Amino acid sequence: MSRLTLIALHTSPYAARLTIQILHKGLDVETKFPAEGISQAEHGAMNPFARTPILLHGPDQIIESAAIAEYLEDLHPEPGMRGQSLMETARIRAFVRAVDLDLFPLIYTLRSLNTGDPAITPLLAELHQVLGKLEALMDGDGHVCGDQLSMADCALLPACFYLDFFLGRLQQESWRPQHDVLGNWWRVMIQNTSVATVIAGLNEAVEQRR
Ligand SMILES: N[C@@H](CCC(=O)N[C@@H](CS)C(=O)NCC(=O)O)C(=O)O
Repeated sequence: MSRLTLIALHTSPYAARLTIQILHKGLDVETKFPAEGISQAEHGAMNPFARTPILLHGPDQIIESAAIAEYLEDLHPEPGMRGQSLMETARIRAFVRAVDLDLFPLIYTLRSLNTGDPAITPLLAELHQVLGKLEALMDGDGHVCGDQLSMADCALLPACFYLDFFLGRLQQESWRPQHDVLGNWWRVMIQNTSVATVIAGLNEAVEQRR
């Protein structure tokens, strides 16, 4: 089977979710990190949207982290990260969609604000609502779904890392006191070696960019 190569940015939450999956499954995937600031010329041939992550497999390329994650599961089903039943698989996919469609836009807005911006207060109100809705979808025993690390946990972990980072930068309270389910989930997740490694890598990457 030809080698798998992941084109990724050190700071990317999308690459980070895939790296947790790759480490947890023990996959032999080479990761290449292009310089920050993706050039259309460099990646346009592989992804017309010139975004990473991109998975290279032989002559083929796959774009979009959700599609890449599913491809890795299809290629290497063990340990499974799509739940133990069809219903759990559907719930995990739905959760990843909710993280991407409902949480990430708020994180991008948070990233764009400066300390003291009046837009922070209404944004935080919306953020806490969305976090509460995500909690309502979680099983609440330290995993998003079931009792094993899944693609849903992988998607949420870098998002929460960036929430910590941007809230800290804006000198705002942590999200944790208002979200016990998520706080407990994070404490369980960070015990996982693959998770801890990737979160430490994100931390190092953002510190280097400061
Ligand atoms: N929906 C995409 C999002 C990927 C994405 O936004 N990647 C960022 C890096 S974190 C990127 O390549 N940005 C460059 C650009 O949009 O030009 C996925 O899930 O893979």
